[in-house]
Amino acid sequence: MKTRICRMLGIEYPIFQGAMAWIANASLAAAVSEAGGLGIIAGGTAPAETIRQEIRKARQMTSKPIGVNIMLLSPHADEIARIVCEEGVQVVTTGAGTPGKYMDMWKACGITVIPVVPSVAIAKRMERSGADAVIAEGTEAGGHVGELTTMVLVPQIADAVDIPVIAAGGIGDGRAVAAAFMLGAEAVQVGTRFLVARECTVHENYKKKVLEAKDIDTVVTGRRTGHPVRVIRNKLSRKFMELDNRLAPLEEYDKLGTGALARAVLEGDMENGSIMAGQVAALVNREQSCREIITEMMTEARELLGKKWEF
Ligand code: TUI
Repeated sequence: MKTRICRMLGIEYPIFQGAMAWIANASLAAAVSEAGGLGIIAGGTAPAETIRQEIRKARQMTSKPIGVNIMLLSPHADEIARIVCEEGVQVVTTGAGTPGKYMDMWKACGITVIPVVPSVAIAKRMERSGADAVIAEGTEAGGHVGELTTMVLVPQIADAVDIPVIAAGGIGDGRAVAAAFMLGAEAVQVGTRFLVARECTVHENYKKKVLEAKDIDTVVTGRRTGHPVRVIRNKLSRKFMELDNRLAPLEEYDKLGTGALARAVLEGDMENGSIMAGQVAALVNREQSCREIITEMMTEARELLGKKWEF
């Protein structure tokens, strides 16, 4: 299953590892790249120099291509945007905004630019401004999400742009990879399943929550703020829903949200931490190595796509 994306990036399998803030560090990204996918270091809201160190660590662990994600709401986005050029990063993905103002700089240093997009209009705008591909992320995804599902977003974006489309949101096994390809995607991005990978250094309590999650255990809070976030339900998500219900001033969301993701990822606080995860958490039931995850997903997808269907 070699696609335009594999050739464009020089990777073996069309699987990206989702850029999970505070979670996707050198350990996870290097393991995914070493296994033939595209490992991506998440900038999140971390200081720019931390990201430089993670890039250098990943380079020690693999000679294969590595990506960096820049979360555009981060106060450090400008600085990280320069660092990816200085460190010779091959691929940059972006989230939570559009990266137009960095495009010329990134193109000048030979970076492949792949923004995450939640709608057709933004996908077209990104293609016009020089993006090499787009990641169409459905609302099944964890963390900051758009409105549309992967099932309807991917084919519409595939029809609307000529650059390759990577499907994200709800993809955790080979069935979903095969489905994404049928919808017009040329690669997939997987976050939640890699969150429980052996090489992922997130707190054990967080992994356990994902492994135990059932179908209706995630919820989107904060739609009113313009930055809705999908998390696994807990005491904190109930507090956010209470803010939603009483139309609380937006500053109260900031107060409640500050430091909440780090509390879950680093300290394993499953009550007062923000446990970002996709709906597919319900289908993620085993801790495996990144290599096992990629091999299993690709083998299953290949079998399904090659099957002779009778109707
Ligand atoms: O960015 C994500 N997922 C994230 S970022 C994150 S860290 C965070 N923490 C607290 C609050 C907010 C963020 C956790 N998860 N996914 C990619 C994504 N990008 N989803 C939606 C978008 C997006 C939204 C609007 C991309 C572009 C866009 O453009 C709007 C415009 O008109 O510029």
